[in-house]
Amino acid sequence: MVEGLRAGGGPDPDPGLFQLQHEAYLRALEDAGLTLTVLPPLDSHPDSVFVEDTALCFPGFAVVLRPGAPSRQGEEDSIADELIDHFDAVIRLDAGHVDGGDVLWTGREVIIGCSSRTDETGATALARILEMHGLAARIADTPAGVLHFKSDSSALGDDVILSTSRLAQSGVFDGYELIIVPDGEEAAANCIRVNDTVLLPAGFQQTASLLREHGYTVHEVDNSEPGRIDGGLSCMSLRIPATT
Ligand code: CIR
Repeated sequence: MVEGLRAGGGPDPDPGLFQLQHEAYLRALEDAGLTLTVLPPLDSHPDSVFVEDTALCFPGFAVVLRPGAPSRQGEEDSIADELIDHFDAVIRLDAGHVDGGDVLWTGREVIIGCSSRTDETGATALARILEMHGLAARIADTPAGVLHFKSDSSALGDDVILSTSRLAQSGVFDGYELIIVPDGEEAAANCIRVNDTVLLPAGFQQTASLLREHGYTVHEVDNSEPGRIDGGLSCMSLRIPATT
């Protein structure tokens, strides 16, 4: 992962610390009630730990995506092989490019944010697949300078969205209950709700307090090293929804 893509051109992550943080992340997912399948690294793809960008999981079906960064293209093939064991239907996106980090499933709809990784062609093809499977899909914009739509937002369930103010200001979440991360804590907008727990990157005390005030159980997870190559907590797993 020391060769992972990063927008800011900052220092490499520390591999040993990255591994420790990844192990703690896996434990946090298990503590929240999940059963894990941990995949081996793909040596020719330094960003392959960010499995979220390669596929989408919905009740009963999965969509294998086409990541937008050239160095990441091909990661999706090994994920497709895994998903076949978990889903009756695995559909492959057949046009354009979409990174899973740009796709937010709120429960009532799927919002696809166009970005430097996700293009209109891919977003339109994905929306069509989702609509064929009974899900409402909407195409939106990821703010300029933000890697992914979900770098700046997370669905907390029950129509509640955690968002940065720069993304919420676009009006894209009008009609939802919004929790806005305080200024300076934008990196906390990418979190994961798993059962009754919200996994939140450590070090964002104001956001942690805000979530606790809203009744969430917060489990903070150190994410400094994935963060050096622009990875958030949601990016390192694909959560497979229960079908019952
Ligand atoms: C990349 O630039 O593709 C990786 N270094 C980080 C991907 C993070 N994934 C995500 O936000 N869903």
